[in-house]
Amino acid sequence: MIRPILIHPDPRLKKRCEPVAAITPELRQLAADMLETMYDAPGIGLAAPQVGVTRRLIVMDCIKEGPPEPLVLFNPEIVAVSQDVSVYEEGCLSIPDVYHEVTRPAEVTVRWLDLDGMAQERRFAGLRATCVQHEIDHLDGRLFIDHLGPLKRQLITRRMEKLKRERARG
Ligand code: K1U
Ligand code: ZN
Repeated sequence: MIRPILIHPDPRLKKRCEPVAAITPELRQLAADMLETMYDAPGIGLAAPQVGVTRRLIVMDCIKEGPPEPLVLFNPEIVAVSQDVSVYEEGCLSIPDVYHEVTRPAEVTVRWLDLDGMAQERRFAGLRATCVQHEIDHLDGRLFIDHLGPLKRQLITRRMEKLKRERARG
């Protein structure tokens, strides 16, 4: 099922999300819905708070061509970061049509629980490193515009408020 994606500003996008204690059938269904929603958008990642669920779950697929490579990460944790950084023009499905350069560690090691509740650990580089950091930020109530200066952030927030008013009018 495709779920509606929340648009900034929304209090649910500013909350620190709760960890998942056990991988229940409901959480597996949520992960499947999030993947469907992400592919439909289309996007390369999605975090549970973006569909209004404040739990620590993200999905990703950074493959632009070829067979899909979906990843489901419960309770993802960054356990190591590289010294070198990379700059990427990021977008966000909760901030449509806004793109801005963000500087982040170029490589990160992430630990998480998979769909079977098994612990996984992997080093991410390139777009995957940028995406996993962007998605984990969502779980901590942080958006990519929080990495920008206050004036740019305010301008973007006003633009999103206007978009939401227009969408509500239909
Ligand atoms: O979390 C999100 O809002 C999803 C976001 C993830 C992301 C994009 C860019 C850098 C870091 C994280 C998106 O997927 S925005 C859409 C997008 O980037 C894209 C859409 C279609 C094809 C390729 C990329
Ligand atoms: Zn986002």
